[in-house]
Amino acid sequence: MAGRGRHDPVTKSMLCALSLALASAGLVGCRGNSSPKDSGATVVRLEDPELVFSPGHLSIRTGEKVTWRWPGGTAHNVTFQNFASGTMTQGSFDHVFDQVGTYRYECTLHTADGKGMVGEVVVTP
Ligand SMILES: [Cu+2]
Repeated sequence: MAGRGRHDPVTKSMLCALSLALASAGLVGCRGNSSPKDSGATVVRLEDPELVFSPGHLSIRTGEKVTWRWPGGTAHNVTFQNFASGTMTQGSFDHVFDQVGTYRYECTLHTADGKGMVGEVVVTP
């Protein structure tokens, strides 16, 4: 492992191209799968009867808005450490994330009963 290929410009550029390709493929895949856009906003559905947030994991940029939508009928809430929707049976709740970070949230009704209705929003710069 004494510098194998370290001074070989072909190997170095190939590795660079490969890592760039992997990085962009990963980013595209993540955003495509986890950030469904609905007229400009990222939407999370509160699914019944599954009792899950869909998608449960989101990755967004600073300043983007997330909208949670209740399908209607079942009471849920969206509760973060510093803000919450309150319990509702229909309608929607919006929040704009201005700060980079990882924000976990839950529906307190369906974590108290062991259903594990939790979600996460990751905000990147
Ligand atoms: Cu719930």
